[in-house]
Amino acid sequence: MEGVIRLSMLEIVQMFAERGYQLTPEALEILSKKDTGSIDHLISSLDASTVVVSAEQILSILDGRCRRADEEAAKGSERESSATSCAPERRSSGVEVEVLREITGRSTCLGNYSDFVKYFRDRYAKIHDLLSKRMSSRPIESLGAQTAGREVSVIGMIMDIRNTSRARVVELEDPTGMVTVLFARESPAYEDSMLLVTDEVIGITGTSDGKGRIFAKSIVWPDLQAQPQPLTSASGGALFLSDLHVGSKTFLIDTWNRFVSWISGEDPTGLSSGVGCIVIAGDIVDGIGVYPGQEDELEIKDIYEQYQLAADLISEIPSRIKIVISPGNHDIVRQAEPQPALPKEIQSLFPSNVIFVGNPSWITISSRPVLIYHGRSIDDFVLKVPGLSYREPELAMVEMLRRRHLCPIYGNRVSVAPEVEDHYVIDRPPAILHCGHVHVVGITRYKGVTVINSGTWQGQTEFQKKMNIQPTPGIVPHVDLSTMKVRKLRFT
Ligand code: D5M
Ligand code: FE
Ligand code: ZN
Repeated sequence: MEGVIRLSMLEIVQMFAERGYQLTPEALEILSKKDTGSIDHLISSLDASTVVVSAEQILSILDGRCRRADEEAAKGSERESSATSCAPERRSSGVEVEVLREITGRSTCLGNYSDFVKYFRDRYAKIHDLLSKRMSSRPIESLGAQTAGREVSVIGMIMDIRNTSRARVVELEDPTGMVTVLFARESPAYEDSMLLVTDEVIGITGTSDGKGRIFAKSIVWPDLQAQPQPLTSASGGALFLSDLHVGSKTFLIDTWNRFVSWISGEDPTGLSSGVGCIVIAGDIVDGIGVYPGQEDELEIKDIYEQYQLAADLISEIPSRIKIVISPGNHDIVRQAEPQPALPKEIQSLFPSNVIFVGNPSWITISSRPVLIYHGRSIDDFVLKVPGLSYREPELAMVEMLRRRHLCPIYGNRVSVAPEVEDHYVIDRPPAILHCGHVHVVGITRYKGVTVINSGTWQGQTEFQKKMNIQPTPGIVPHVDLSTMKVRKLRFT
């Protein structure tokens, strides 16, 4: 069960990251064979001055040497020596890329009614667990007459939202029942209630009327805890791209060629030589039949020829750079998400430095967890949440983090297949959240997460003109993997 091991690797990286530690790949390898108890024990045995945990350090804790050295130090002998014996290994190796978790080959969904039930149960259970760390709650079925006039807290999924002249009315469901939550217009929680979307799982505190209604006082989102930026021995840089739309008449070949010249070394600053990884978050080609009238906008009308050209363009990038490609809604995979990696016959067109993953995917770049999602749900966010727009896609991405979910709104623009597991729950904080889709570069930092929307390589299409979407093509976000500083490189 490769998938299971990969899952636990992510959890291990995150367990350490949450306590401010980074792992070398070798240390991670050793830890992947340990159970949770011994990993917890290991973390608590680490010297607080440690930044990067090496394999040697792990091994020495495992056989007790570090702990004995610390005991010696506590007794007054030289602390220095214990620190040195367990000192982090400082290496400046190349950028390492590892795939942790993605859907390819693991789709189990048939689309039966029972699949939907399981899918939403899994979403509820996962987000309930996250919320339980922030609040204590009771099952909805326990809100009987005895709770009338008392303050109560519940965790539920939003089944319906409607407005009346005096309040916003939200139907909330948990596995035990349903309750009507009222946000009176004059209540302090009313403004927050404007951010609620259907199918998200939230916590509510308010006054029960003992007859199936709660007058809300506050909303708790699963959110992320603010986390310090873990320090690391990682060096070099990573680039984040998406939405090439090769095959479209508006694919910006000149802009791409300037990028290729730069990455190939025509770069007086030397920044390009440190780039070890490029992630491309979907819409590699323009595809065919994606929207009405698309034929008129296609330079290449055969999707295989589109991929052949895309593969040729990608081959121009130096082969020392690891390239991760995930699909988007214009690519040749199923439209329902999660989407598997591009088919093998397409993969075979590309050079061997390309790693193909599904949409969404968790990878690590030099041990930093990176969550990649094409970003189709941004269309729904922009439509449903006041204050969000296509001009600032990074703010919609922050809403994903706040909800710990990449696509909370079900059954709107995005068709999500009811997998047994909800692959969209953000169960651990990533170091980087990377989306594309909206063709506008947007970068922000939210509670320790670097949030990047990577723009496009396609000029404005007729369709986007009608939609009043102003793309920002040819701008590449560069992340310095040691400091997590982001800069925008312009090739326009
Ligand atoms: O999406 C490029 C941009 O166009 C993105 O901002 C979404 C928007 N878009 C795409 N399709 C639609 C529809 N059907 N309605 C409204 N807005 C849309 P891309 O996936 O690259 O075509
Ligand atoms: Fe796109
Ligand atoms: Zn797209």
